[in-house]
Amino acid sequence: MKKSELQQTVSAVVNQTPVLDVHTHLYSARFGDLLLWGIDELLDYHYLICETLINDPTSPDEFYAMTKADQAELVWNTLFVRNTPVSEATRGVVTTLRALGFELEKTTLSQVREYFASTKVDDYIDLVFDQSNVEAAVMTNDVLDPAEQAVWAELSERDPRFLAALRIDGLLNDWPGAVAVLRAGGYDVSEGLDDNTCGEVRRFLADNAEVMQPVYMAASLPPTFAYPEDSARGKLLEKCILPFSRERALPFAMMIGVKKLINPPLQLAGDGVGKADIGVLERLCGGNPENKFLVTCLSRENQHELAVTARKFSNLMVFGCWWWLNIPSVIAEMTAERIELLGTRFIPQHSDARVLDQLIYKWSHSRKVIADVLAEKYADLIDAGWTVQRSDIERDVRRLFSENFRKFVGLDN
Ligand code: RAT
Ligand code: ZN
Repeated sequence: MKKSELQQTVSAVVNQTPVLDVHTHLYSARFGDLLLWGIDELLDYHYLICETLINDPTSPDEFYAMTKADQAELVWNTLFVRNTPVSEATRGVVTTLRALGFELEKTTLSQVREYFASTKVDDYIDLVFDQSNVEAAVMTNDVLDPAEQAVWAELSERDPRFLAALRIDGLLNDWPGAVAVLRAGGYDVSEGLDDNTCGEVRRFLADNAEVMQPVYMAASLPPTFAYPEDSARGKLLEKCILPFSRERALPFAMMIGVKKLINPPLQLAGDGVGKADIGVLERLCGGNPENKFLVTCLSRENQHELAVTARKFSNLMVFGCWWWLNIPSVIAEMTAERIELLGTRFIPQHSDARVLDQLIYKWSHSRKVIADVLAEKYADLIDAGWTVQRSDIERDVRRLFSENFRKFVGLDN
C-alpha cells in the first residue's frame, strides 16, 4: 500500500471493524430501569455533573435534591447554552445528538425529549449498537447489588450482545459490609476470614458465576492497592479471588487508581485519581503465573510502566483509556506508546458507557484517534522498508477491537 492511501484505508478499516466493548455499565433491556438511556440520562452523566458544578453556583446538595429532569436542564443550560461544549464529555453529547439526526443550532431540549418519549428501548438498543458498530458490550454486574440480583434471579433468556462481568468491589473494598450481605444470603461467613469463611466466599462466587456466566471478575481499586497486603482485601485476594480465578480460568480485571470521594458531596461525580504502584502487578503476575489479569490504570503517569510490565508477563492484558484518560490527547499518547511497546497485543479502548447513547460518541471519538495513530505507525513501518497490505491492517484492527479480548478470556473456546 502507498503511504498516501494509508490514512483513508486505516480509517475505513477502523470504522468498519466491530468492537467488543470490554467494560461498560450498560445492561440489556431485560434489566429494566438499570439500563440508562435517553437525553436526561445523557445529561445527568456524572462526568457532566462535576463540570456543571464548577461552572454554576448550585451546590452539590441542591443539585442532588432536584428532579432528574431539572438536573438535566441545569446541565444543558450551564454547559451547552451558557458555555461552549468543547470539553470531551460535552462534545460527546453533541456528537451523539448529531448522529441521531438533530440539527443542533435549531434544536431545543424539549424536542430531543419528545424524540426519546416516542422511542422504544429495544429499537433504540438496535440503533445504538448499529451506529456505534459494537458487536457486544460487557456489563458491570455487582454481586452485592440487590436490584441487580433480583433481575438475575428471574432472567430466563440472555441478549447475546450483553456479556457479564462479576464485579466484586464490595467484597474487596468493604469487607464488613459484604459480610452482612453474604450472611443474609445464607453464607456462613465471619469478618475474621478463617478457612471456613474463605470457602464460603468461594461458594458465593461460584453461585454467582453459575447464574451470570461472566467473562471475567473485576474490581476498581485505590492507588494504595498493595500485594501482598496484610488486610482483609489482601487475605480475600490470596485465599478466595486468586484461587477461584485460577480454577475457573476466569481472568481478574483490576482497575487501579481511583481515589474515591475526594469531594464527598459530589457523590458519584466526586472521585479523583492517584498514581498506583506497578510493582504490585509485577508481584501479582509473576507470583501467580496460572492466573490471568486484565489491567487498566487511571493515572496517566502509570501508563508507561504498565505497558513495560505487560511486555514481561503473558498473563497480563492491558486494556482501555479509563475515565479521565478517555480524552483524545491522552488516548493518542497512550495508544502510540502501547503500539510501540506491545505491537498489537493490547486492548486499546473500552467505553465505560453508563448511558446507552454514549456508545455512539465514545466509540466514534476513540476510533478517530486510534485510526490516526495506527496510520502514523504504518507510515513509519513503510518508511522502514516493510510492505503493508490492507489485509494486515484488517487483521490488526480485529485483534485490537475484539480478538485479543476473546482469546484472553477464552470466549470462543
Ligand atoms: O468511568 C466511570 O463511570 C467511573 O465512575 C467508574 O464507573 C469506573 O469506570 C468503574 O467501573 O469503577
Ligand atoms: Zn466503569
